[in-house]
Amino acid sequence: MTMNKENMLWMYSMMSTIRRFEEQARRETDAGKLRSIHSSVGQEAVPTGISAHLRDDDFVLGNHRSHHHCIAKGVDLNEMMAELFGKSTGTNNGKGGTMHIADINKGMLGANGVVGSNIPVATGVALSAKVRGTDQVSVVFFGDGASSQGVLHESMNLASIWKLPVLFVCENNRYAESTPFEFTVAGGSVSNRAAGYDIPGVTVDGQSALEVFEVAGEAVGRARRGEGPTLIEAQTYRYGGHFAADNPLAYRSEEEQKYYMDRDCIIQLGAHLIEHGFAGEEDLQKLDEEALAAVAESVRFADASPFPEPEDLLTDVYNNYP
Ligand SMILES: Cc1ncc(C[n+]2csc(CCOP(=O)(O)OP(=O)(O)O)c2C)c(N)n1
Ligand SMILES: [Mg+2]
Repeated sequence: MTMNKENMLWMYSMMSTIRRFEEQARRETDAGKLRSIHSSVGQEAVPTGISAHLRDDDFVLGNHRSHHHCIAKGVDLNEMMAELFGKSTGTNNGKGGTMHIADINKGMLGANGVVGSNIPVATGVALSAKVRGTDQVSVVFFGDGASSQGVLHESMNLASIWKLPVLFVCENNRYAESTPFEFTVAGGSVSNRAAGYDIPGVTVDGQSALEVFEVAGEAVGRARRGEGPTLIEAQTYRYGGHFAADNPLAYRSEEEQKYYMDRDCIIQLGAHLIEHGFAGEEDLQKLDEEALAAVAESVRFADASPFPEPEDLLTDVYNNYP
């Protein structure tokens, strides 16, 4: 898929929706409606640029910070907010919460609170697509902290040997909780590790939706053609703390934060759209307003929904899909 006005506007609208959803989820957390969230504010461009190339029948697996992965893959905002609130109308009937959102119909196979755990699952999903003879693609998002887990290396090895249609996408936001990237990742690069498994390893500016879109197009095309996996290191930044109550200034500087916030993914894409005549200020404002309205509606929906009943506790324990 080549870049055009339509998919650039889709990406702008998607990133704006993710940002508003996260900001609202934070307000709801502060109001005590949910316990905590791991916000993806600042990292919106990564799943947006990648999901622009994905179909509903492709697969995404996430981690503990996955609201942006879910929204970009098309999971319904109302059901997501309801899931955050623990309501029975949520994606997982209120029994998963922020870290376990899944929607099989949209190919979102799940966020996951165990760091690194979805990397081998995504590899198995890719194996399934290959065995079934489809051209479906599997994408797993994980952090710089997870990149040193052994499962990434085992998964990249098998995926390379078996030419599996999987994208390993590391969102390098420079920190694992409060630990800087430089303290944990030898060699100063995640993408370099691909060389050991004879697969492409690409570093991309994760604050540029346009660059992520280009890199993802290559990787998804390669996977669909049966040419195997790609490791993408998207260099990005989380604007807030590790989770809602964390104060990031305890371990990083205001100057550093400003450097990344000045290169904000939404502002950058908006400026590009205006500069090249693809949109006017008022068009972008309209998209922002639509995003705000959709998020407000999700809160109304979630508030009006009931909590699960105690007798629902043992339903949905096993999934009989398909
Ligand atoms: C196996 C495992 N170890 C430790 C934790 C605690 N933990 C939760 S998030 C996190 C940091 C993950 O950092 P990174 O992979 O960079 O993702 P980010 O939070 O930056 O998105 C840790 C250590 C966990 N959930 N699972
Ligand atoms: Mg990190």
